[in-house]
Amino acid sequence: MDIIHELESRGLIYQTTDKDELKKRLDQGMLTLYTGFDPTADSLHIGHLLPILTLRRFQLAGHQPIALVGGGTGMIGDPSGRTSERSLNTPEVVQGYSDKLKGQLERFLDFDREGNPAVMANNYDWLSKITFIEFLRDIGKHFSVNYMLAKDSVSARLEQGISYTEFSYMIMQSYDFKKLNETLNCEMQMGGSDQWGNITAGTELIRRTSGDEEKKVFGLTLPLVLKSDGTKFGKTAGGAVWLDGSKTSPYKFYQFWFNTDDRDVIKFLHYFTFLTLDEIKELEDKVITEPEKREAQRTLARSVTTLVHGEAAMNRAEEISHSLFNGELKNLTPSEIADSFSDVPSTTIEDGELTMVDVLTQAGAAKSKREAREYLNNNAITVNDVRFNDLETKIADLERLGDKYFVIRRGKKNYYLVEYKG
Ligand code: 629
Repeated sequence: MDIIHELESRGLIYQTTDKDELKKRLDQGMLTLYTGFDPTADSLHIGHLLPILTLRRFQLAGHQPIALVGGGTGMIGDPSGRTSERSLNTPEVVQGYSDKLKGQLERFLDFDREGNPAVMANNYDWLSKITFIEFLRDIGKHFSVNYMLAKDSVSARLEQGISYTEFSYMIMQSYDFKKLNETLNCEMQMGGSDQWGNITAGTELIRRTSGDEEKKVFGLTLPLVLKSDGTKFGKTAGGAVWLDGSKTSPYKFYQFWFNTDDRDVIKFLHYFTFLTLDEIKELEDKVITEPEKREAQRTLARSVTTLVHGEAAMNRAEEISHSLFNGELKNLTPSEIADSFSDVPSTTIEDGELTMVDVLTQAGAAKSKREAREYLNNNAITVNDVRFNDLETKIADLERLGDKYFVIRRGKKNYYLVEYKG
């Protein structure tokens, strides 16, 4: 199956500048393509995963991917899809973010692959060297303000306001495409659907300036990932789902994918895994015949977590999930306890003389000491997953997880995390 057919069958193509020409070009041999990532944070998040994995699909199909870190554009700020001006980060911060992004991107592509090795680029290398006069004469001259005003990224901001800085952003991205085209024969830029305006500004610049009427370059956008419940993909109560394991733990990452709705899981398997269409079809049948087994969700969580965090971290994420499900909290490390209960109410207690009656009250598990005693006497409480009805013992003398945690459960699913700092 050719790459365009493969992408189409996975629902990965949203827009292309010229699909028939692109197909013809791909039939002729290796194509070099790129996607850019601006250093706006210290980590990529799952909103970046679709283009990263698609670059990888192109590489596996024999094409050459370039991952570009926007060390230069990150100093300016892309107005695409944003309703207000960004605040500028210092050069040192942007540089630090660039290094982190580079390290993350490197894990997804093969830089030693025979014939079509991946390439890492940073547009700071060329954008930082252009002089103002050069910029206005050699590049700016090819952009009409009228054309720029018509772009969504700009027109959507005319009411609110847009600085000259962000207004100029599309010129930088267009220049990158031209630069990569000249230096690495890069013939296609890919991005999310929010990048269509910037990408087509680039194909337009190359067309106008190449001097070669026959020269063709392409733009391709991926669909916006939509969820059937209408909420935004990639956002959780805890914020973004980061690729950096110290910002979103592999366990949380695994759970994010495992919790995918039945209505979305097949689409996500197409988007985010390298399972074949036949393998996905089998899972699709299982969503219908035995949805309670969540086989499709498990496969999705396994493959994406392995891709991003590696096999060992994925296995540990599954062990943690299993231990939590079966009430084997003892198998978890203190930091795993803190992480897996990070979204339940938590309190810190320093007084070792207190009893569980006081702890329940302070943790918010009971409204009063009287109510706390009632819960304990009625066997409604577990502490570290063991039924608990001791009203007397001081907490300094009770066994704690990792010497510090009490995981309190009231009834079936009201959890509280108490850290004892004696
Ligand atoms: C210089 C910078 C280029 C080409 C692209 C860029 C970055 C681009 C951008 N992209 C988003 C980002 O950096 O802002 N102007 O966070 C992000 N991208 C991946 C996908 C995207 C997009 O990195 O294109 O659509 C998210 O899925 O929002 O020469």
